[in-house]
Amino acid sequence: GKVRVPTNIVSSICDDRGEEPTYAGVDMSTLMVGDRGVGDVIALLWFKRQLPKYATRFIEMCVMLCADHGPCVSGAHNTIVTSRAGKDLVSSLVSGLLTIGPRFGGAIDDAARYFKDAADRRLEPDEFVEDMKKQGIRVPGIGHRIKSKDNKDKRVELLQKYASKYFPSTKYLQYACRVEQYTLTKQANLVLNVDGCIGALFLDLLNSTSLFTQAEIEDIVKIGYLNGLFVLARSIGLIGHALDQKRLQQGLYRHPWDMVLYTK
Ligand code: Q5B
Repeated sequence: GKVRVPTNIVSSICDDRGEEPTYAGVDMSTLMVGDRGVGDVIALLWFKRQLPKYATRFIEMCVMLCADHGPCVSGAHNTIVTSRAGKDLVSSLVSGLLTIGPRFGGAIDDAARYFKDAADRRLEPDEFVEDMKKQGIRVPGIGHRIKSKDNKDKRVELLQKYASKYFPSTKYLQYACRVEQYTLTKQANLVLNVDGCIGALFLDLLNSTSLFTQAEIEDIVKIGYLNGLFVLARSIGLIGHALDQKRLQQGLYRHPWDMVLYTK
């Protein structure tokens, strides 16, 4: 009989061997019916299951709201400089993407990890924040360069408003807001930022759909799925910036001398 060749790759999300590809078992024809969107595709390819409408809409909101935040943020800056250096679209995009990390855009997973741990252990927000301080760790999901107590982040407000209306529970968001209440007593820019809000609300989403076991939720938080939302979203904006620079025929960027402190 036939001898099976050794398996090189194990893969479980997309099967392209049939007449049409399937995403977690759902074929393209089915996906194109009704009002399914990119949130459904993310649910299938990342979470390997169909999610209710309120959840896929929330995912789409995250993508839409994080798609861009102007030319001054780290990612856009790198992409703009790279594009102006004459590099191609992919190089300009990845140059921007590589700035996403613990300080910029990539604090969603850690925010989810720390908020979950602290809320599950029923730590009072002040205890949590002071514990983090003792360990020399900035609270992920808290703080912003331009947003503050009196200039709240509209994206955060929109996500909170949506979740309050459609999520069965917002336990983790409420915890994150209590953390914010405390950090704001220390400094006006220590607001719950967009990363922190998405991290907390994703915990609420995972817990409220009843489609994930506690072990699966632990795994999602441990592996770190959620920074992917910012990476995916911001790719849209970064591609826009790369193309914008070409369209505007911007030449090679050189930082002005007077913007540098030359020191010994
Ligand atoms: N302090 C975001 O810092 C920033 C503290 C804190 C306790 C904190 C900082 C931070 C955690 C990481 C995070 C996501 C670096 C941000 C994003 C997407 C974006 C970006 C955009 C977009 C800002 C001054 C004093 C120091 C610090 C203390 C600061 N943060 N203490 N917990 N979390 N946050 N990142 O203003 O005593 O003087 O030493 O790391 O969640 O990236 O639009 O720009 O869409 O593109 O530079 O929105 O908060 O302040 O570093 O000078 O710190 O505050 O310890 O205290 P800043 P620093 P002290 S959303």
